[in-house]
Amino acid sequence: MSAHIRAIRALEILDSRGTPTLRVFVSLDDGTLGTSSVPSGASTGENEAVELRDGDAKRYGGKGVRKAIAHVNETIAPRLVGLDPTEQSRIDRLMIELDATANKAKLGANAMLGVSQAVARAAAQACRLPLYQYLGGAGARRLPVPQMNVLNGGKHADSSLDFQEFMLMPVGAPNFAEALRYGSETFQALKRLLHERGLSTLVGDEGGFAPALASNEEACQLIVTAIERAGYRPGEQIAIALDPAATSFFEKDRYRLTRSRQGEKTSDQMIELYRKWVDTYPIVSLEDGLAENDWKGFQALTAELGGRIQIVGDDNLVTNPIYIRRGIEEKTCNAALIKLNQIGTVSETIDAIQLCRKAGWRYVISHRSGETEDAFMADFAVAMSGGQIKTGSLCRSERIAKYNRLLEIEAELGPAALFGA
Ligand code: 2PG
Ligand code: MG
Repeated sequence: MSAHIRAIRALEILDSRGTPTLRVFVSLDDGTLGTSSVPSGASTGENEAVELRDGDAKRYGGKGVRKAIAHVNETIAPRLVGLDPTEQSRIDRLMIELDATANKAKLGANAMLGVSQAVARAAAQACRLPLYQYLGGAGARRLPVPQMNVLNGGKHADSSLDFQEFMLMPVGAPNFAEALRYGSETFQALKRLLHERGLSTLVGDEGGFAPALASNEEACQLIVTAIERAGYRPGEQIAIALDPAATSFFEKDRYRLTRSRQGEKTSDQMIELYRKWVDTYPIVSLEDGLAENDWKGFQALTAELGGRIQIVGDDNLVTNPIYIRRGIEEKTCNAALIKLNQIGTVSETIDAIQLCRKAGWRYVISHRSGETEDAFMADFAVAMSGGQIKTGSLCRSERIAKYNRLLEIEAELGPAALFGA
């Protein structure tokens, strides 16, 4: 391409929790400007790439990102200026070499991902292509089925739920716009239901309600009722996806359901609980049902339920080809959650997806609980054609920004658009 990178600059901004993160600006010598912002997780896997924070207690409780900003402006930018922005993997590789650690601890995965995404944006713009088409090619036209997180617990809310995410999956919708409508109407029906029962309709980090329920199971019951009240058929039109994020309640060999006062369970007892739930509720996907280091448990879970539902690995696989490869070999899951900031560059994320495809695994492109108004991952989901996205509830603009972008893409594609996995 004729345009080259002229300058790269990073700015400290705030995410949806009011915590600092980076926005990166990549300008080209033809006047094109690409920008992108970096999300941040709360229930993180221990093997995720390092999110570099300042640790200066006088600013933002130590969570400032000035060091990462300086790495973009002073270390990464001088190395990348003059390069062709369409050379994404070369650019990502150069940053990996500059960092020279196994987990991006030196420059910070947040610094690197900001640059990696903003470079892709600038390149797409210079090529006069929408981002999804630039990253996915002419065949990128598959809109994802959303997993919509309508009840929040765990590290994302002060509710009584040990399990982090209870999600709607409009599997029977004919297209994305209709899927969004199914979800939104059910979310409103759920709100009315909570009101009727005198329960709180305040929301958690991802925009789902965070009521004080008697048990985790009650959340599934409420969702089924809400689906019916909204006029949909549970299972057929709208199914349930779960992300218990079990690492967050695993301690000393036991799964401790302390918040809901449901006692403690072994790995086998958790699997038994999920089996019962899958028999009872229209659950089609289970992410992080067990803790990140419970590889044996995951194997047993996949053997037990993998033929019936999607078993997704998040904290255990961390979008890292090393762990995904192990997961495939050991039959740990049958799908992977894909988060760009767990690995830290666009091209490594694509490598992780390639591995899933080769193994016949499904993959779900995912947001983080701390998000920004950037909808990069919406375009990325269409580009990668996996047919699934997880990007929160049906309120809060940092979540809705992704849904609105998907509506735009679907409208732009018109009759060429495909939907679902
Ligand atoms: C998860 C994510 C996103 P966090 O566990 O899947 O929902 O949460 O970003 O806090 O890791
Ligand atoms: Mg998860």
